[in-house]
Amino acid sequence: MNITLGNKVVLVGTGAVGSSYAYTIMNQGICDELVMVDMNEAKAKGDVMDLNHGIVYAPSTMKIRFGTYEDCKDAAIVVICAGAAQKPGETRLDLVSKNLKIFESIVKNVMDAGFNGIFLIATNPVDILAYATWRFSGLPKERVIGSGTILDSARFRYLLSQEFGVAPTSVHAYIIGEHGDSALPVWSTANISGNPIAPDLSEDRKEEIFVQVRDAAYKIIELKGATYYGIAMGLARITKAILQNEEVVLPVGSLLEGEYGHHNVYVGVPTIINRTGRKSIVQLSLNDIEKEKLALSVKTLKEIQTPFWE
Ligand code: 6V0
Repeated sequence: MNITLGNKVVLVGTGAVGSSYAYTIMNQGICDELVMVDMNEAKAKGDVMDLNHGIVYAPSTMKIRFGTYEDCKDAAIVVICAGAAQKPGETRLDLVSKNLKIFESIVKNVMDAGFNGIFLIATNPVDILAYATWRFSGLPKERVIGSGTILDSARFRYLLSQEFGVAPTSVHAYIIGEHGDSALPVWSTANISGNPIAPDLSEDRKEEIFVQVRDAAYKIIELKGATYYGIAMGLARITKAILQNEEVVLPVGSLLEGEYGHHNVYVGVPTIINRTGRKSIVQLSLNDIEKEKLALSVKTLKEIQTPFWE
């Protein structure tokens, strides 16, 4: 069956990330219809009311409403920001098994409704959950996209823009790998107007900048409890790229099947995004150190993923 067209988006999970995403989508007039679903119905209904009270000042009169999984039937995109957050004393593995169970039921509900569009996953650990969504849904890999390193790369570009006094949009630089501690900066291809950035920075400065990127979430969580605006902008950017068939390159979570020499794992890599979801993965020519770091990142993810799937 052909992919569902139109531009209806269903958002599952209207917590801090989901509601910020909804607000961003509304402000940018990205779709015609946004349906909000959450286990906490009161929260989703409250958000719908609140958002609709701003619609008169939005660039377009999009329809925002509360809904159920039935709404996924004719949705072009289902965005999942639902899940449990890590609690004090809880290990990452505990969180993985908890969110895998949640995802098994969410993805089943979405697919049972007759969904035939594109999944966009944001819940952490996002690479593991994007992989799980691909497995649970049975959809082609092109139609399950993780947020991957969209946020990490945005943080990287912002910091480099501050370093060099140029707009972040003019900094072309990627963080790839796991969205998490094993992510890596691709210094070898980072550039401004085609001019390489790496030779202008000392090794110490490069490390300082990368550590700020890597630890940004911890810092924000320490300051205000959670991070949501940055990822909301990233998710909205991916949504727009899909719905407007942009063929733009974005660092999202894609299933590797031989690209970069790895298989059967979702990681953040530059990917061409269009109306079919992921069109293709862009292969950066990594240097040996970067290849080694990417291999370690893949290994980290597989160590978490494998016990659940093999
Ligand atoms: P939150 O504010 O606790 O919201 C989670 C929402 O999910 C709540 O409204 C819950 O009611 C809902 N929910 C939980 N279980 C279910 C279920 N079974 N069905 C439907 N709804 C459910 O969390 P927050 O919004 O801050 O974060 C959401 C997720 O995004 C977390 O996993 C974060 O770690 C993750 N982030 C991912 C980022 C990325 O770069 N991919 C960045 C920031 C946060």
